[in-house]
Amino acid sequence: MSIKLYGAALSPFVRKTRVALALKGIEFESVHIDPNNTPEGYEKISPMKRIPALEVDGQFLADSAAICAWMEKTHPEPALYPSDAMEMGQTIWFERFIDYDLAMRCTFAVFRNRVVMRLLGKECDEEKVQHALSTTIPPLFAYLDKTLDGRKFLVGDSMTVADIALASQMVNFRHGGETIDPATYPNLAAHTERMHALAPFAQAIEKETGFIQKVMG
Ligand SMILES: N[C@@H](CCC(=O)N[C@@H](CS)C(=O)NCC(=O)O)C(=O)O
Repeated sequence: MSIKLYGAALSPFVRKTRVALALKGIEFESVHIDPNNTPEGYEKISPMKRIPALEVDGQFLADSAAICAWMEKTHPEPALYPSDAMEMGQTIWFERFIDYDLAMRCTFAVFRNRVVMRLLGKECDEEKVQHALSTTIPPLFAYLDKTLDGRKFLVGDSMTVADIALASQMVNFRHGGETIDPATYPNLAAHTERMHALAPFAQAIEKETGFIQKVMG
């Protein structure tokens, strides 16, 4: 089986996919795609020209959720989706909530302004960042913190793709110069710390932090 992952290092969705591939022990080749300047014809691989996309023996899949669903079917162990029907539904909910609502308010407001804009040589809209930090992010963090009260994982007793998706967005929050306040969100902060200590996350954080420091000084 020949597998290629199209993406870039700092994307939370690509990182989510990479971590899931690593946890399942799936070997793949990385193909760098700059999401702000995709190569000609990339829409044949990813119709909306987004990253990540996966190529498996000449067939293509776009979107991290589709890619994770594919790998669960082809490489069931370790399971990243629960077998219980209700827990499966809850996992899909959290994955969507994190990849869309949280990403929009968190990564696309904080990380995009503080890191991506600067990498592109543009101004950081700090007002937008402060609005997100003070107004739009807190209710989502509070919801996640409450969900994680007394639990190690978002759903059930073992790690699911929802935990990986969340921890991946939190890497971008950290790259954006922010930390989760353990006094306000103790469960979310502990979940993030545990997830980021896992080898695939720890390695990604080290490599990406080094890159950001080198490029941004
Ligand atoms: N829901 C998608 C989101 C993918 C996404 O938005 N990726 C960003 C990079 S972090 C991208 O490709 N942006 C370029 C664009 O939207 O044109 C997923 O989970 O894969």
